[in-house]
Amino acid sequence: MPSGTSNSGARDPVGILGIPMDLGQDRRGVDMGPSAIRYARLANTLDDLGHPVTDFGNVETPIPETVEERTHVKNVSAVREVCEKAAARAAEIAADGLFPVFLGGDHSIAIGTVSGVAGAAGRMGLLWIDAHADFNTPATSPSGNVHGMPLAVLTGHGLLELADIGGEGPSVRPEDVAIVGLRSVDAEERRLLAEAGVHVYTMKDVDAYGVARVVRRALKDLSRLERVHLSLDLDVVDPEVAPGVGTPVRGGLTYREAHLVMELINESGMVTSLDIVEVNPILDVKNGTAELAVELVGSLMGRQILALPE
Ligand SMILES: [Mn+2]
Repeated sequence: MPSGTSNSGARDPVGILGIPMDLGQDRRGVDMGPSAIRYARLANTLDDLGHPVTDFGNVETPIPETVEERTHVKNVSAVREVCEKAAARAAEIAADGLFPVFLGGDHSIAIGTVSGVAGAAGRMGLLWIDAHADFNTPATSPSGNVHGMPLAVLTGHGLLELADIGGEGPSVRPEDVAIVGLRSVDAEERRLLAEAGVHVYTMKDVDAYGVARVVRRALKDLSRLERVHLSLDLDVVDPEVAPGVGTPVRGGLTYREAHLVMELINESGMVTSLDIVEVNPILDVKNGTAELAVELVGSLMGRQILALPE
């Protein structure tokens, strides 16, 4: 079993990196995500679970007021620059043997983080837990927002300007990707997603079969891979529980379902790196969504209801 989120013995050392980028969409606020998540005691939570923590600070990111790109795909050159820096830092953190935890920012940061950790060391699986598929291309995107495109880019279907970040060719194969929690898809995006052949589990599947079965199926889809990156968009959780996200969609995971997802992933020991994205403190209520994000990281990284002290 790969190390990752293993259950026993010494805990993996963690490396935290913030990417406070809000250039991939229009609403301000997700640039404050890394601060809100740190303020919600991310490092202390990991430390209490026995993970040695190193915080590498933030990737330098321009603010929208200094970026003027009147292109259909908004701010694409600036997004590219930030993602290239994030990819380089991500590769270093992974090469140091740390479990990387990346704090967004909007979901376009994943173009950098995923391509960075994927690197050259063989195939990597990608678990995309999100209300949205993020599988648009410039041709299909109604908004031109890059945060609706990262999964297409990473699997070689998207925006050419961002395709070669972290090296030539797609960072992950479509068949090595599983989406969980989907409930909002654009019309053209739906067709692309079906053609690409990624594994998709919608909220209908969660309702019909239960979240435990869905997560176990998704993990089984990726079980042949030695490394799996988890990209967690907080908008997968129902907005009544997690209001502080950029693009809320009703009908998401409950509080307990979200924790169970993380607990089951932890049991699998498969996940080797993590993104936490789309936390928006401006839209949040008393930092509750950032606090939930930190709780979920705790469940992913080994907290158990009946864990005995070591
Ligand atoms: Mn997303």
